[in-house]
Amino acid sequence: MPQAGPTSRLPARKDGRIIIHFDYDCFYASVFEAENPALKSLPLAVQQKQIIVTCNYEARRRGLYKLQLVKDAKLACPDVVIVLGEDLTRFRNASKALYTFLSRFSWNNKAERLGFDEVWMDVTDIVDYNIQLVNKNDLSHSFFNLSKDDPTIGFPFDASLVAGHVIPDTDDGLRHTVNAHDNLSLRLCIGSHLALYLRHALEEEQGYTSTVGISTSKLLSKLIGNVNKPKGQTTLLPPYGLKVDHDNNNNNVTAFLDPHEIGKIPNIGFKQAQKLREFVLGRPAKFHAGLIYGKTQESVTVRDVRLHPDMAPALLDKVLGGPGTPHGVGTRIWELVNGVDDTEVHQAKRVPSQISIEDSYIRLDTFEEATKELHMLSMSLIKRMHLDLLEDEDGADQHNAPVEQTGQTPPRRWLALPRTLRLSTRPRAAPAPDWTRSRAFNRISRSAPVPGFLFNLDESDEALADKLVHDAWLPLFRKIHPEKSGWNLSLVNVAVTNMTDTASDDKNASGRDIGKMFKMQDQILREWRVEDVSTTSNVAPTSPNHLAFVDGPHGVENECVHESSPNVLEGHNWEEDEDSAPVPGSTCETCGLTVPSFAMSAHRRYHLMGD
Ligand code: DCP
Ligand code: MG
Repeated sequence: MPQAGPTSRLPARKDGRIIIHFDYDCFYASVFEAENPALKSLPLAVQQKQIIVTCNYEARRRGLYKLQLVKDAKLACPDVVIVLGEDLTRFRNASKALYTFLSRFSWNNKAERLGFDEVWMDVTDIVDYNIQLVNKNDLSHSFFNLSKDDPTIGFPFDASLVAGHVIPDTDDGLRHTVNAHDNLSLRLCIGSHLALYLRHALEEEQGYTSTVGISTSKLLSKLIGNVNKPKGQTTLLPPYGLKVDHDNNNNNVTAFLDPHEIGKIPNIGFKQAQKLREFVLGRPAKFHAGLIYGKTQESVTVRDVRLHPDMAPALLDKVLGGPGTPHGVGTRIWELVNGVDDTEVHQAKRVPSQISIEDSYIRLDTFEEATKELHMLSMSLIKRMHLDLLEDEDGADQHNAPVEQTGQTPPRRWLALPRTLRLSTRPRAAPAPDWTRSRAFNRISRSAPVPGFLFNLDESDEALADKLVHDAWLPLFRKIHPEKSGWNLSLVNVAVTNMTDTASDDKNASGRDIGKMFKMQDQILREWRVEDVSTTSNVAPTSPNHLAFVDGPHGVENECVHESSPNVLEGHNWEEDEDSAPVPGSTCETCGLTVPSFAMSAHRRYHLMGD
């Protein structure tokens, strides 16, 4: 059996936190069911393009599955009810409402969303408060305090038994009894009761069931939750162990993680997993190149990697390193395979860091069509900006705003002002002589300052979109595609980025005063004028005014392109949310633009040159 290196090299795990991970069951399908409860008893599938992106459990019971082709789903279950899920608005709104609901229970505001349907909560403070209140000689009759200010708010619970499932499983199938003198055990148990309460509250008050994991890190809470899906919760029991134990006698963390296929570990990206498989197998690892691109055909486990001879951060650096690999990748992966993840649950952001709307096309090759599409995308962008960036003067944001009975819109203010517009397109590669097309596409982007009129709330969305297309998008579009024809776009993305949070300023300042806000925007833009930022993929900049940066990876299609992606946490990178699409590269401290590492020094010089 392979032996691990000396234990002195093993990372220490800090188990000071209690973290709960929520994953809403069949999220998109549940959103439709919440709108129309009659759908609950029917097999329901959500379609995007030709694919079933998700389906409810009735459909799954009848053999349907996620990412199945629509035609196969109809064959398997002819009476399946199919709803269209390409417009993400309803999912986004439901996701935000659920997130807001959960965040209200947080004391430290550490509640972080991943995509639409996952949330982490760091509940360490609530657990630590409650552990002081339980009577260790009578754990069964405990009361959980949900508020520090009002001791009557909460619920009775039995702190001697963990709520829900546990790993390792109890042999007799009975609930796990807590050792009152093992601090971690009791803290996890208290966390499990909070999780149960929140899960029930989500179901009863919001109509959504969820799958939940409870542990001491984002990594472990997310993975342990998967064990009992759907409508389940699982707690990873101690001992967590700080050192690798080959027999896993004393370490439930490694015992749990070890059998996982290496690509199933969040934050180990597709390419990294391939390199690790290749290293362990001593030959290239096979993978599927079909519809669900990148699915492995091999099984290399965490244990195979962790216990490989001489395994250590330095070796992982060698295996995974290469141009553009960030510093510390070996250590980070080494920690992950040992179940160590000290990344913080981020505090809730009031506003997204960018808003980006895109659509993909089978064929988009005329200027007229492109103008029409830009108009549609602009309408969505403006609606999203209003939803996400405005709040009523009384402080309610647009999601929770009551329907106006009078027909008059209440006075609204901007929570944040985006400073930059970005247009990206993804041209289709020209067909090869044999008429096959390359799978590799890169995005091309151009940016410009946001025109002031976009913040005018007196104009109709239609009029704003029209102006935006003619004054901003078309000039950028012509820069990207100066030729009248000869291009064919597979994707167009419009975005506003570089948010300035106006609401965090003094209450009487820009957040409330639109005049001051424009002045502030003007000041910001004076410092930051990039009129001619052009982006072409994989081309080093020739002058500071001509910068190259590449978007992605964006969807499976793109994953093979970014060979030099400097983003370690590619793939399931949980530092991103759906509002800040993953962009490999570093972020400029001055203007917030994402620029690939190789272009960063030129980009900094550009700022130093001034206007
Ligand atoms: N989704 C998507 N495209 C994908 C994967 C997912 O549009 N390639 C959408 C549909 C899902 C939602 O994201 O409803 C969340 O993805 P999950 O993988 O968590 O799937 P579900 O929540 O639907 O199901 P589960 O109960 O397995 O969590
Ligand atoms: Mg889900």
